[in-house]
Amino acid sequence: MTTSAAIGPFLAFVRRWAEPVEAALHALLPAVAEPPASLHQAMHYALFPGGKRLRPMLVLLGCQAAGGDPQRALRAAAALECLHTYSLVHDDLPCMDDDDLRRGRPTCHKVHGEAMALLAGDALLTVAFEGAADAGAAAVVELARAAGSLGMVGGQVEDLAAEGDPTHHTLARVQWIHDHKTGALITASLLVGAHAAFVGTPGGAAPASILVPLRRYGDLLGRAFQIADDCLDLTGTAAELGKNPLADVALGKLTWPAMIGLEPSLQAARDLAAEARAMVPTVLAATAAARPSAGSMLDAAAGLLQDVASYAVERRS
Ligand code: GRG
Repeated sequence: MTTSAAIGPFLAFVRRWAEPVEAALHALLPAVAEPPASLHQAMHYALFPGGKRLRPMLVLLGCQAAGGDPQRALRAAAALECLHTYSLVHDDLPCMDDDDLRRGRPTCHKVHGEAMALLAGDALLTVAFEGAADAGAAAVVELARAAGSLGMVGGQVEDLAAEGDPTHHTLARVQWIHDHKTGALITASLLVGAHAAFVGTPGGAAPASILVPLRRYGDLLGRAFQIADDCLDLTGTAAELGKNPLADVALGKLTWPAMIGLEPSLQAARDLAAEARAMVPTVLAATAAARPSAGSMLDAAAGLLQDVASYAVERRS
């Protein structure tokens, strides 16, 4: 991850958990040599070496913010990364955004063919639910809703529709697309982590008192993250992004900078990040009330939730 000195605690968290996340991904996925090897090769190609691993880190952070040991959420963290990676593989297909560069390498379909990339995406999506089950039934339901027609896939549908419909470009429409195609999975990462923190407790799932403020925080984070993504498409290089810049412009995508310009968009992202940061005490007060024993772990979680909101906007990749 590209970071700045101002986001030290989150960088330290990423460093602490990077290897366990990679190990959890390898444990969740069938081995490359397992038949059908061509499919497993394509799945591994899409997943390793990977990108920023933001969503699995958010799962671990959601677990800590709900008073749990992040170790408990590692399999669910791997699940979120599998599901996210499926969306990237499918998003890059010729019938979607038709991209040839992802995570600094040729896209999955360029190397493994369209049919295999489609199937690798399907299998990554499916195995994600096996991993999410580790965080309990509520986590599985949360992930299914975030990923499906009322979440990410629905957002992708509207994103494609807006591409061919430049007469109906409004800020409300772009925000709806962002909330669904990107924000839903970012929020779900935090909530799945929160549910993991409650596995083995009498209720077996995080209470609404924690989920409601954490969802609000996640929604703001997701919005900030996607506006920053739109801006990076204009300002980043292929080396920084690991994908082709100016792809949104080439496709005529409905984005914040296309609507209101680059600087106002960056300011909107910063404002959303500030709003997310302002939610942090409410999230942690809810956890402290539900789990009085969580104690000092929550102080660290506060710093991390603050940092990741800044990171979402200040990142260069
Ligand atoms: C169901 C056929 C079919 C296709 C689905 C759902 C979908 C295609 C695409 C999802 C939409 C999508 C790709 C949104 C973009 C979200 C986003 C900002 C991705 C980039 O995330 P990063 O920057 O990437 O975290 P890395 O590579 O770092 O993990």
